[in-house]
Amino acid sequence: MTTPYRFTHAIVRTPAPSAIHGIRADGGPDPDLPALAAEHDAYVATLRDLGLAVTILPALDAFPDALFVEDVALTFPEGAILLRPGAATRAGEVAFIGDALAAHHPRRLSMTAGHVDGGDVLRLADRVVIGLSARTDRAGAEELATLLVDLGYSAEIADTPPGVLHFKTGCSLIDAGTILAVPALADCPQFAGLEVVMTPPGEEEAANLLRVNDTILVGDRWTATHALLAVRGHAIRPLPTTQIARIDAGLSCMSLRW
Ligand code: CIR
Repeated sequence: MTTPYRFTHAIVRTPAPSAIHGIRADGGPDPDLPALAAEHDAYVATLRDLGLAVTILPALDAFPDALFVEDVALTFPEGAILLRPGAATRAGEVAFIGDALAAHHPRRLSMTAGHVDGGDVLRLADRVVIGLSARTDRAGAEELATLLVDLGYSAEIADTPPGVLHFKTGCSLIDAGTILAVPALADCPQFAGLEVVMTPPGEEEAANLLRVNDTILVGDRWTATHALLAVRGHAIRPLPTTQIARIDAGLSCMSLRW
């Protein structure tokens, strides 16, 4: 298995005007479209600055959440897997990612049963963890586990704490042996053998950070998390995430990477 955050390529999708109507669990205000677009632009610029070749797909106004391409597929050097997102309004997004994947991934597998959102799938150095959630059910997780084995990856199924949208809303990989996690995931059995670092109090949303090669992308509001990462010797890029957070998203959600 390759290092789980060693990337040369990414796919993103331009936010559509309809993105301001993206799904959010707890109500709250719409994002501001120009500010949301600026957050997306900064994200793309950062990925490019870190050396990734980024393919930008056109906006899909019929699908408000389509900028969150992470949820519709998984991408690995060995191939791609088309998922079955768990929100009814997002199922149709999958049909619009296939061509972009075909251009890079000759080997493409597809789920046929149940539901999985890519936000519930965490790549570790030695395996892939699939979190059960309101979006990812056991039938989907079990089918995905077999597809991952076909690509050469072992998979384990975990639980996502209640009230956490996606497994990766609550945790991410800082380095091959270290997870940053919200307290509710501190005792996740799938993290046995790894160091689990807790998000600082009040910075639970920082848990959805994104390691890209030797740099960690992290929300710019989470200054205690910045300090924690700096003390551990990590290079960070703080990025604005206020608008995407209004529609329950974080940094990993906006790209597919391999
Ligand atoms: C949704 O509820 O589906 C979107 N508003 C947010 C998706 C965030 N994606 C992710 O965490 N991977």
